[in-house]
Amino acid sequence: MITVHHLNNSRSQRILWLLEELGLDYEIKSYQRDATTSLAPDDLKAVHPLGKSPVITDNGLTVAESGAIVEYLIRKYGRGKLMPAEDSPDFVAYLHWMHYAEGSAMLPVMLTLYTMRLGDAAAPLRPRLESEIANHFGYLDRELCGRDFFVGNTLSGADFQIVFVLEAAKSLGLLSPYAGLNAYLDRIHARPAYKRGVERGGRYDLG
Ligand SMILES: N[C@@H](CCC(=O)N[C@@H](CS)C(=O)NCC(=O)O)C(=O)O
Repeated sequence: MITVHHLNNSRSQRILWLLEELGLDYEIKSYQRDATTSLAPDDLKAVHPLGKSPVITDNGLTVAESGAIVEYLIRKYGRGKLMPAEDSPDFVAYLHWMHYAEGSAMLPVMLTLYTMRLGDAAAPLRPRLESEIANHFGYLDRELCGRDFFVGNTLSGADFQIVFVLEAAKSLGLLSPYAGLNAYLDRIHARPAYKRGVERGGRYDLG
């Protein structure tokens, strides 16, 4: 049985959505962020030493880090769905977006979140952060232009990785200049599997 260790309002929402798209049986163990610090509770460290979400267990195996979990689930249970064949022209694009989401695009979003808490003390950092936000979200917007999904013409693991980045950016008010990215999010949020994931996971303020 697959268990998702699900932290409220977190990246583990992308794993619930993926499991719903794959039509797999799974159970959820829920964890709540601290109301003041937003940090995960310490008991998540009993599952994986980093104490971060998402983390899954599957028949005694523990898998942490969103990209690794997405790839593990798709390769093990996808039966060829949700990723292009390794010899297909789309495969390199798939690798790019799978790694780019958490490896590059998420950094300026997280830095924006943290520096917002600093108020005026963060003023020297703002021009660089704003230019990096424009760089990454402009890139995502242009790459999506004229397409429904980031790889090929079909939902893939890359979308699970990218959607959370866009949701986090939107929650900070960073996505308003990008009509195409907003429309993409609306289309994803209308998918029955996405909605089932939110229903199973409980309140999700980013969706
Ligand atoms: N790059 C990691 C990031 C994991 C991460 O930082 N998760 C956040 C939730 S979105 C978390 O667990 N935060 C609580 C904490 O740091 O205590 C991944 O994608 O799995």
